[in-house]
Amino acid sequence: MSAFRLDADQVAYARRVSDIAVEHLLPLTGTAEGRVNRPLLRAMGEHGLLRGLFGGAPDEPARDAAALQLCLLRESLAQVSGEAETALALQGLGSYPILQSGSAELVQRWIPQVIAGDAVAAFALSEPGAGSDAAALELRADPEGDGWALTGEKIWISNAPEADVYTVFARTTPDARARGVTAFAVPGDAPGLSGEHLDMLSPHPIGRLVFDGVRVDRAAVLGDVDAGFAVAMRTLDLFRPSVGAFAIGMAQAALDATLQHVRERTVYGAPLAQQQSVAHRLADLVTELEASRLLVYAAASAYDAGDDRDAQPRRSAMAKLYATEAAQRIIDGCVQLHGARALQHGHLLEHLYRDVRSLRIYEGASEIQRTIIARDLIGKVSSR
Ligand code: COS
Repeated sequence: MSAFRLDADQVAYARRVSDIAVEHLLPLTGTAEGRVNRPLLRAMGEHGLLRGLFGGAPDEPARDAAALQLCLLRESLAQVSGEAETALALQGLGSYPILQSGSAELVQRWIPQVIAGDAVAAFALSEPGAGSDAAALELRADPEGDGWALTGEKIWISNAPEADVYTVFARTTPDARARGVTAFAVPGDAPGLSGEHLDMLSPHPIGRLVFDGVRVDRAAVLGDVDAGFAVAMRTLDLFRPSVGAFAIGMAQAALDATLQHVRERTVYGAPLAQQQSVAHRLADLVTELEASRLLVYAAASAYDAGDDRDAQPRRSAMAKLYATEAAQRIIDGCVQLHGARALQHGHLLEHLYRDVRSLRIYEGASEIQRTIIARDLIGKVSSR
């Protein structure tokens, strides 16, 4: 694969996203206290950012994923506001299974509203007993009439319990692990569905959902019955590089602030930047950031090009693993170069330090990414 370079249009797109975020989104952030921020979502809809989640021209109906554009959006937003970034990403994660595998009716019912920022979407996979081992999920879909009744619990679901539509992964065939899971689109106001908000280290709209005999019919199925696990995995193949892009955006914001700090702060009568240990530390951090960018952009562009589909899970896993682990080290390094002020509540670094932690856990913990990479490697070796 050749070295990666963004073209002029892509650079201009990222700049435009950044300008929109500073002018129109930033003033709307910081008011929702970890709950869904609907005015922020509507503004993202009005300015065309949510439309950018999916491919095709802005005036065409959404039709497919656009992985590199998604990464540019996430990286650019993350440098301005983590809250705006997350709100956008969750709309994509929650609704992409509908666009990917839903009927024309489901796509028409939900995607235009999601893109407008009028409907809030959520991806409901994790359960109290099924996090990393997603195929162990137990939320039951019991046959009832011409459809099913959903009974069980989901946890750590971003945008829950406030979402308007959930992509829910449920067990239609007992004891069949991945081969007995079906994906459904479930409206947030479905009778029998309830939930509660969960408070996290960093404010985030996230909660627990309880399904008490929630009725779904065949029209709500995304893809085929018992084929929902692949719907989830394909969605994660698309989104994992973009989690890396979120990490890159945060790390870039931390590095920008640190560069300014080490130029301005004097120690022993000279700017901190003149200490060789400081300059070399920054050189290491920015090199890690560049390596992250290359992996993330390469994984996303391979996804868009449809190159060697079998390699995509590994590529997406590498991008997420490397970029999120690197961002944690970069932000920690930036805290160290700032000293105590970075730990004061309200400081950008204090905020980034808390915000970056969850990226190494959600959409597959680092250990799961390593498992995906290792299986691909060992599978290849053993098949020779
Ligand atoms: N695309 C399409 N299909 C896929 C796939 C992918 N990327 N990855 C796996 N599958 C299919 C497999 O082909 C297999 O299908 P068959 O049974 O027809 O052969 C099936 O799914 C099961 O795959 P596998 O045997 O690899 O499943 P495992 O249970 O061993 O492990 C991992 C799968 C670990 C990759 C999965 O559980 C995972 O990603 N866990 C993390 C979950 C996660 O990210 N949670 C966060 C929730 S979102 S915040």
